[in-house]
Amino acid sequence: MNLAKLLLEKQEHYANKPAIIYEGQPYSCKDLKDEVKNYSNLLNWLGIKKGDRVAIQLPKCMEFIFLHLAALSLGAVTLPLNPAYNQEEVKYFLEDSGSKILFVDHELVQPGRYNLENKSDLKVVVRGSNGAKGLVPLLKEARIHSSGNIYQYQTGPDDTALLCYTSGTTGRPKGAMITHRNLVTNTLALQEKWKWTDSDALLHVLPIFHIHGLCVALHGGLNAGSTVILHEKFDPQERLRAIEEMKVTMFMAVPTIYYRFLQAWRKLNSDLSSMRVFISGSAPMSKELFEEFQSATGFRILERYGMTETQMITSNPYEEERRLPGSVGYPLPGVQIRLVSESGNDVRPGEIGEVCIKGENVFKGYWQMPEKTRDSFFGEWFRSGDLGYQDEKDEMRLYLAGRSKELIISGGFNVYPKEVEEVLCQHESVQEAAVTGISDSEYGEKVAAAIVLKKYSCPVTSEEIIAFCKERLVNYKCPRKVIFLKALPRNAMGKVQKHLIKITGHNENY
Ligand code: MCA
Ligand code: AMP
Repeated sequence: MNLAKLLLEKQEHYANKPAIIYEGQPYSCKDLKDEVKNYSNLLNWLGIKKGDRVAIQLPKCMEFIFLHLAALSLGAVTLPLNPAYNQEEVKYFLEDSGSKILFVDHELVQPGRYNLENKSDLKVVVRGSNGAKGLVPLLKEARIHSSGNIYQYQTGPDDTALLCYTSGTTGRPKGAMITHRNLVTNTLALQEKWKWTDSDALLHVLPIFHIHGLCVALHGGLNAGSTVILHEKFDPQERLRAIEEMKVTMFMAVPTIYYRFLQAWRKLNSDLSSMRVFISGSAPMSKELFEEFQSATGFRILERYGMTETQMITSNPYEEERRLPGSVGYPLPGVQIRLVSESGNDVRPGEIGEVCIKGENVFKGYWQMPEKTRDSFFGEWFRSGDLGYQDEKDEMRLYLAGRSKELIISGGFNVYPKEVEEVLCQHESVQEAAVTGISDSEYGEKVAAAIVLKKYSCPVTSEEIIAFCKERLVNYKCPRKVIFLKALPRNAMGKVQKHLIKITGHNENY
């Protein structure tokens, strides 16, 4: 079983049909296959073998897609990295994963940004450079020096295809090992549930370094033989025009993007009549946004629920009248869910419990972290850390009701407070810090921090604290607001009571 094989064989049915239109430029199914062949030839020539980790830190571009499918076709493992990660973050991912090769954009390796020179065991290939490490010169050389006959597909269902790093409530980020079985079964399940066909045109506006943009949208589109219309950035007005001009039928996004989409649509009032389905996930969609979107555009957004470790778990039904605000629907084919109490017993229908998941979608564990893997399961059931309840009167429909894990979701990106608190505490003036999410109509939640300064520290402003974080953390994890407190509120056991910290503006005192 091999995901690249599945996707590339699908392209054989459609030779000249555009598989992808990237920023207006079409790539036919044949182009896609040919390019993946070139890139797998390059990887092979550079010594990449089955199981090797291939790190890709590129913006949303065709090279990313070619490399990803090429790595999978050789049985290697794609490690997608957010281009906004800074040097410290990238260093950790590369070292922890033992990546053999990094494909990186030339913008990111400008002097002063990365210093990867001293890592002799890591090959670095730079997109956008004509030097010895440049991607284009290397592709040419590989063509001259090797056979060019490279699709191997020698993987079994349980071989790892993707290594996706997720943070957690404790410790450093963990690499979730996602297998070919996970990817193949999930993409087939979504195709069936969302009635996805080769007549569809998907407008793709999400980043491709996460499951949503990479697996749900991109793999899904290629698997169905539909055309994937790809744009590097989400510009609401431009994309609304694209829907009209390119007769788009499917759109997938996080609630923040729907918020912006709706604002732009109210101004433009563009034609959405080609649209078949709007799908949302990665973060809770408010009832207000669901209803406003419906009353403005006439479409009921189809909400689905997933996680990096499990791919997609549940989805609302395709039939519009069966899509309910606040509900994430029913388990996908091949997926089972159970709601359990803290002691691990099943809760009664209607009662809140932690969502646990079993099925072909569940990852095989965290890279080189057997204990963390064990801790994340109740027997065979993966513990999501999400709380939910099921409606007995509606075929056990699932509703999410918060999280047992301490997690902020900002614009669809996850932020674990602990990671930000640790960075804040590295500041020479900070005694202790508590990070929490403040609700925001556009981003869902935004990161905010309450800080206690050391007794004799130099004065420091919230702007300085934010700048300090920006040097050490990717942008969406940095606090947007910082307040200074004399002490953090604690309970009798000494545990910080974050719910008592009120952060509404800059520099307020507790
Ligand atoms: C950008 N900024 C953010 C975020 N994104 N701050 C907090 N949270 C964010 N999510 C910062 C920028 O760094 C910038 O900071 C400022 O906000 C304004 O940037 P803006 O231009 O508005 O941002 P953008 O580039 O337009 O991005 C907004 C976005 C983006 C399009 C909503 O966040 C996004 O693509 N989100 C999708 C995330 C996603 O795909 N998640 C899927 C995870 P400054 O002003 O300081 O420069 S997979 C998953 O969750 C599971 C599997 C699932 O179920 O799908
Ligand atoms: P990630 O670790 O990036 O894969 O994020 C997974 C988390 O996103 C889940 O554990 C949920 O908390 C959240 N999530 C995903 N889809 C939804 C949704 N439709 N509604 C609410 N939360 C969601």
